[in-house]
Amino acid sequence: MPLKVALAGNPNVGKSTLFNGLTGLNQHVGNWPGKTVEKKEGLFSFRGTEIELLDLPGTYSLTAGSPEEEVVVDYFLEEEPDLVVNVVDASNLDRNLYLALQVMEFGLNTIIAVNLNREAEKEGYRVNHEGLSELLGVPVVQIEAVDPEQDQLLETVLRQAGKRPEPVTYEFMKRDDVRALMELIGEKIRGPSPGWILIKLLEGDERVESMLDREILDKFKKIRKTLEDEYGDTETLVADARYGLIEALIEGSVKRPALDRVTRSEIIDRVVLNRYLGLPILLGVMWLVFQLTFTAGAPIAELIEGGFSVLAESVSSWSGSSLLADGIIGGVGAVMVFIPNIFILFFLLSFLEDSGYLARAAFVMDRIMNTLGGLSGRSFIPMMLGFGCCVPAIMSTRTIDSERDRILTSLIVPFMSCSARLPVYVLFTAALFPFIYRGWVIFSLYILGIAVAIISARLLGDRLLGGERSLFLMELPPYRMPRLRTLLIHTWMRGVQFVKKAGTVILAGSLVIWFLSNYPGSGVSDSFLGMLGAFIAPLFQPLGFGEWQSAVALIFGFVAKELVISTFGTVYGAGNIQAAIQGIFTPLEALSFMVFVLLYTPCIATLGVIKQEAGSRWALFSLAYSLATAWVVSFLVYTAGTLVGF
Ligand SMILES: Nc1nc2c(ncn2[C@@H]2O[C@H](COP(=O)(O)OP(=O)(O)OP(=O)(O)O)[C@@H](O)[C@H]2O)c(=O)[nH]1
Ligand SMILES: [Mg+2]
Repeated sequence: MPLKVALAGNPNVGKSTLFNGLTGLNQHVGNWPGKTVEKKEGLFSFRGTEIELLDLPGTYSLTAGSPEEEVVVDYFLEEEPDLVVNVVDASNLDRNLYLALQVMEFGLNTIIAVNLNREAEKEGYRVNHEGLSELLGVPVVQIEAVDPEQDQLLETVLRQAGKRPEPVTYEFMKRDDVRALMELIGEKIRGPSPGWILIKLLEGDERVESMLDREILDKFKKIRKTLEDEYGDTETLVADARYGLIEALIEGSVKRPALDRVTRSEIIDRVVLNRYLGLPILLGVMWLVFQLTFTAGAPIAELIEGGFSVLAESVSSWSGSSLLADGIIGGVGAVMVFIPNIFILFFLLSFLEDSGYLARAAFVMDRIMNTLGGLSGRSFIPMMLGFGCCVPAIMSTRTIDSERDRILTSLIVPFMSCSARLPVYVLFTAALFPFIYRGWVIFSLYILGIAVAIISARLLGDRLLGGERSLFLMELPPYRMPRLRTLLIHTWMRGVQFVKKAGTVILAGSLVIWFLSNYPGSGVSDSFLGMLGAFIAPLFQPLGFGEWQSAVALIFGFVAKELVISTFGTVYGAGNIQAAIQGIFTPLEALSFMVFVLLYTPCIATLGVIKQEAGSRWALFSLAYSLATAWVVSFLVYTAGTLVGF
């Protein structure tokens, strides 16, 4: 049996960094709180011992209030790890110990791993690790999660395995009546320490209450009454007891910097978070990201495109097979051309995430999100992640604390332009807009997505979802220069997903499209595809793109948005897409089409994750709502454009 070791700790302290280093896996790492939302395990061995390591979501406490806290509490209750490595941030020990104490109240075998020491030392913190260990009664190890070698930590893990330290207790738990109750609990409950059960009862945890029988609950109620008479509110009693202990621990083992020290991050934030400069800076950053994505990727993209055209031609003349040349090379090639752009986009988004700017973007957007959307700025983080892919973006809504905001954010994230929509913009703008306007057209589409998302939040929020709004309560991490290695791994992982998708979903989709467009005959009236397209095309007539090709492209785009382009590639051949688009669309019609592609139904994978996070009813709602929104907005764009004379 491998040794079961869990990594617990506050958000953003480096748990996943440590996990990746030890297991060689690639969990999401970034510089903002709340990345890991599901537990993930990995196996490795150290000096002949197999270790099963578990990366838990970051939490501030163990009160199963939000989904990620529930994951951690469930895990502790059900799985009983051999050892918990509690990762803490050296410059934030007081707050981090609040969770560590709760893990120790539970009675779990614990090691404290103090991370981010170098950064803390630069800021003027000095942690006396031995002193802290003596005071706490558990091993305290100094680590640097980014370092490849973690022998000291792992040796401590092996040494500590099998021990069972006394659970942490507080002064009020030493009273006779309380002790008697704890003994009674101890006889009936296995797993968590009686002290932890008692504390949860005092905190009013309904789930723990349901684990206990009448006798205990009756006794508890009497004791709670006495405690209330003596100390006041029992929840406060517990919190005070913890803070009291933490104060003593810190006093005895940490030297803090002088109070008036201004950190580098604070200086940067004076500009970046400035009331007037914050928003222009955010817009500028986004503009730069999208410009770099489109322009820096273009030369390589052209090379690849040329390669695919030549390949398609020679394959077609050599084999005479339209299936190979048009179906496969045309469909898949049309999408593969965008690999450079996609990699650059992922690289830049990772940079924003890792530097600490993403958390600032949420802060800057808080006021706008609040007044216009009735949502907190916290929801802007999933929205920004949606520029990469909406699936992980929607998963990341789990750390939003109110259910109303969680569901609402899942519903609006699909309006963000994910990377799959990028090929559509590039091809259509390149075909129909002069060079100097292209960047602005694309940028406007991204902004339109954000605007529609925020307005939708306002429209849907109070009408459909009751409940509390969440406040913007998120700590701003310090700025860090991202490590190139981390960025490249990040980019690679996400980029590979894109390539995989091209080799599977897009390939299969392209084959289906090729088949349907060539049988029974080819053309509008003879092929299945043409007939299908012609049947639904009238729906899009008022929006300016009533041709069967666009209708068909949109239907396949529902499976994966890249298939919009694959459809054109398969029908016209990889090298001829631009010319084909010029033949079918005017610039205004193309704009209307791009707006539709931006807003209409989330792809199947995204709907799947909305169903998982919010339920099938909301997934269906999202489908219908986004279709309607896309139709209305495209109609407005097209009609307005026509009226102005385009
Ligand atoms: N310089 C430095 N940075 C670190 C170290 N460990 C982690 N970081 C950075 O700290 C940030 C947070 O790291 P993660 O591993 O994602 O933190 P986490 O605890 O898993 O966070 P959540 O999943 O959000 O709870 C990232 O930007 C890391 O690059 C370290 O030892 N040194
Ligand atoms: Mg993590």
